[in-house]
Amino acid sequence: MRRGALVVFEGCDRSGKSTQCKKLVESMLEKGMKAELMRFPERSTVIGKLIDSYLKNSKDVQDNAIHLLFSANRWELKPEMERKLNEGVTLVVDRYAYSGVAFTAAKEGISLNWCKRPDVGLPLPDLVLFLKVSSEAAEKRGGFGEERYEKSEIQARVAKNFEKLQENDWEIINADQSMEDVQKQIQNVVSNLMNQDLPELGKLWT
Ligand code: Z5A
Ligand code: MG
Repeated sequence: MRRGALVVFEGCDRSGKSTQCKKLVESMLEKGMKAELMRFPERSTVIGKLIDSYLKNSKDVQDNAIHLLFSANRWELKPEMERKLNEGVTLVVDRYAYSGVAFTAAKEGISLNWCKRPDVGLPLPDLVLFLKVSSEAAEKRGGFGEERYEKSEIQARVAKNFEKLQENDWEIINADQSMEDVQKQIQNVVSNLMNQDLPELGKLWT
């Protein structure tokens, strides 16, 4: 049986990741494909609940330690991800290790290389869709929320880190377009992937 594909969405605040992940899963299911939505952080686990209270500012955690918890939250879901992929389910993932690195490395005194290490060896995405939104378009989509990183200085440093992490095979999507146009572009890229043979699942940053 053909394995499922690992499709990751990344991008800055309000770029439309959650909207497009949901639309992609719905359209794949409508076409009779096996697809499921996942997100990181996955706030429902014990580690995820700690991350949730950190993001909501109800708990402070030392910077390196919270980074390791975000990574641990991905590792704890690795067996489930691999099982589903092997069952032929395509996973559409809202944020992954790239967000982990981009956000922590935006803090003082923590290097990009240090940030990458805990995630080395996680399942390698078959496709990374990076939704690139201008600050003008993002602002029109409403103000920042109440969570810890939702501030423009932090988001600007995060955007720079995403640029450093970008690899040649990322698909950069202009997320300033209408939701429908973004969705069409994503569907083209994903249907190309689904028509290709997938190699054995790789390991991230190895
Ligand atoms: N974080 C971390 O530090 N370390 C890690 O390892 C990981 C994450 C994995 C949780 O984020 C925080 O954790 C995040 C990074 C950090 N901190 N920040 N910032 P989250 O994923 O839970 O954040 P969120 O609340 O989902 O926000 P978001 O991801 O920034 O938004 P989005 O998913 O990209 O956008 P959206 O919710 O789909 O859309 C936003 C609004 O725009 C909404 O009203 C839409 O209807 C509208 N929208 C969407 N697309 C369009 C278009 N094309 N045109 C017009 N309007 C649109
Ligand atoms: Mg989101």
